Parts: sequence; structure tokens; C-alpha cells
Amino acid sequence: MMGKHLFGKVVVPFILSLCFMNLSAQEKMYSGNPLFKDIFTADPCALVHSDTFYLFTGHDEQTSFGNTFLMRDWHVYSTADMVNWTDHGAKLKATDFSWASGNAFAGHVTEHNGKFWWYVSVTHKHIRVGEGFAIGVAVADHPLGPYEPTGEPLITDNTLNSITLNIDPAVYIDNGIPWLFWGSWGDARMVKLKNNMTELDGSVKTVNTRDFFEAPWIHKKGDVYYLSYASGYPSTTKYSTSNSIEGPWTYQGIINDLLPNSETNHQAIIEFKGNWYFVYHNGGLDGGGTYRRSVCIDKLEYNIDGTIKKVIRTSKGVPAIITTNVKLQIGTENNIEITRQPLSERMVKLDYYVKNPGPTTPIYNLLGIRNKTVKSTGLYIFTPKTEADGLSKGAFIKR
Ligand code: FUB
Repeated sequence: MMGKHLFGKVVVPFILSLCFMNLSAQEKMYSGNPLFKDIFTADPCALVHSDTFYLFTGHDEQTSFGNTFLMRDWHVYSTADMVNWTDHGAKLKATDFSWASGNAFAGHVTEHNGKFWWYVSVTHKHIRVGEGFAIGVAVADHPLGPYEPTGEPLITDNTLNSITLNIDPAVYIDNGIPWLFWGSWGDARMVKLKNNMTELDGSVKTVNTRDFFEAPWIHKKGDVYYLSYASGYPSTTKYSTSNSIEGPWTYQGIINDLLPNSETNHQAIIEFKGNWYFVYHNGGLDGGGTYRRSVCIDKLEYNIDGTIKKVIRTSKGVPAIITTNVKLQIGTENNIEITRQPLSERMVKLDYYVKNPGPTTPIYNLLGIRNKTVKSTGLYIFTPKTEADGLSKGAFIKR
């Protein structure tokens, strides 16, 4: 019989170490919130390009005693799985714009005509009628830059029908036509842009949406346009919907409640690999607060009628996107879609939803072995050769 001594010295530590191994494996399956802990990040903008999730953030540099924003540059991060993030550092700063004096407030990056356009709010060196902010744009061939400022700002305090605080740009490309939204202190505006992305194409219009404060963001799901924004100060996040980018907007409700340690609540909403995400900032890092914020991410979920459920904020963040090297053999069946079914967060669960299959659509496993033949629309449980295979990285399949 095993002695008491041996049990305590060998068996118990062994069992405990197994528990911890399991715990750390599970911990790695979530992004954690806040996402970045070495600097204070704010005003997130999310962009998906080439199976990669890019996050563009502002950078709070205020000391713990300061009571204004101190922001000089914008940073870029990227991930393929929502858990392993690459920090690409500062890619643009306010003073890159020859006409700007500083204050790197919220920015927004969008892709158009094969280029990446980074719209930013910064203070103008000379033009000041209201608060002196202006919206300019820099351009690059890749989300990571290098970004080149494109000349004069698109919006200044002198722009007809602009507002007191011209900040928080958000650009949405609607059927090939770019629209610039922006706004703060209760005023929201929109204007069509020319295809060159650097000039206005028409007059600035007022956007009417209930309880707007700042930080507009447009996304679309199905045929519905969603306009989300910070509401009140301190801010919650609310949203309205429309069947047109030009409105009218119908108020729908609150997405995110007040934050405990940050007066602003600046959101981005985006779909990535079949999951919807709500990106925002809080003051949750040690020493954090209204002028020392940190970007977080949580799941965004819809009700069946398309309304958005209130976000449940978490400290664990979002689960890793587990991808496999499952291959879909495309023959003549071009109209096939296979997506990961975001049904649960179990570590090894490989359910695929197959839409519009051909008469016999084969799926291959990691080793290239025909694993299953799909004949009709539905949910398929795809079992990789081993669980480890299922956790290895590979291309996400969506056709
Ligand atoms: O970060 C400076 C300003 O605070 C942003 O432009 C607003 O959206 C708010 O988050």
C-alpha cells in the first residue's frame, strides 16, 4: 500500500499540476479583458482583411493625476484567432498631418479601392470656430501601413453644417459608395465621399437618432443598417436601425451599460469568422480611468428578430476561434458555404453548418482523407483525427 508520505509528496502534487495544466490550457482559450496591458488604449476601430482581425486604437498617455485626454498617436494590433494578438506599435500620429497641432482622438480605418483609409480626429493648427477639431485621412496599401496623410482635412470648423466638436469619424462603404459619419456633444453628421475618399461629394447632412452623444459606428447585417453610438455622458452605448444608410433611424435600445471606471464608451461592432464582436474601452487596467482607458472585447449577440442583445461584459473576453485544416473540395459545386457553428465554447467542438451543398460535397480531414459526404443543408459534426488536430491552426473555410 502506498505510504501516506509518498501520497502527499508525489501523488497530490501530480494531480494538482494536472489541474493547473488544464486550467492554463483553458485560460489560453480566451482573449482576456482588457486586451492589452502594457499601454492604455482607447477608441477601438475594427477591420477584417484577409482572415485577420485588425484593431486600430487610440493611446491614452495621461498621468494618473491629469484630467484631460493626452493622446498623440494611434496603434495597430492584429489576430487570427482573437486570443493571440500581435502588437504592431504606433502606425500614425497626430503630427504626421502637417496642418494638425495634436490631440489624436478617435480614428476609423476602412478598405476601399484596394487601399486602407485611416480617418482621424485631430486639432487644426489654425482653424478654430468651435473646439478646433478637424477630420483628416491617411492612406496605405496594407492595414499595417505605412500610412501617408492625404493633404487637407475633409472636415473643419469651417465646413458648412459641421458641429462644435468635429470628432469620431466612421466610414461605411455602402454598395461601393463611401459615407463619412461623425459627431460628438449630441450632434451627429454624415456626408457622402467621392470615390477618391479624400473629398466630400455633396452637402453635410444632420443625422437624427435618439439620445446621440458621440462615436457613431455603422454596420450591416442582412438588409438592416445598424447605427450604434455613445449616449449621454457618462455614456452608455445605444443603437438605431434603418433600411437605408441615409435613415430615417428607428431607435432600438441599449447595447452596453455605463462603465464603472470610464466616462466614455466608444464601440466598434464587427463580424469575424462567423462571430459578432463588441469592442469598447473601459478604465479597467490598474491605474486606469477616464483618461487612461483600455480596449476590451466581448461577444455581440442578436435576437431572432435582429435586435441586439445587451452586451454581457466579461473579464475573460471572447473564446479563441479554433480552426482546422478541414478542406472543402469544390468541384462544380461553387455555391457552397461551410461555416463554423458558433454554438458553444467547448474547447474541442467542430460543428460546421453547410449551406447549399452539391449532390455529394466531400469534406476532407487534416490528413486529406475524405471524412464525410455532405448531401443536404444542415449542421455537421466534423471529427478530426484527434483532438490535437482539431486545435491546430489552419485555414478557416468559408466559401
Ligand atoms: O478619446 C478621445 C475621445 O473620447 C474620443 O474621440 C471619444 O469618442 C471619446 O472616447
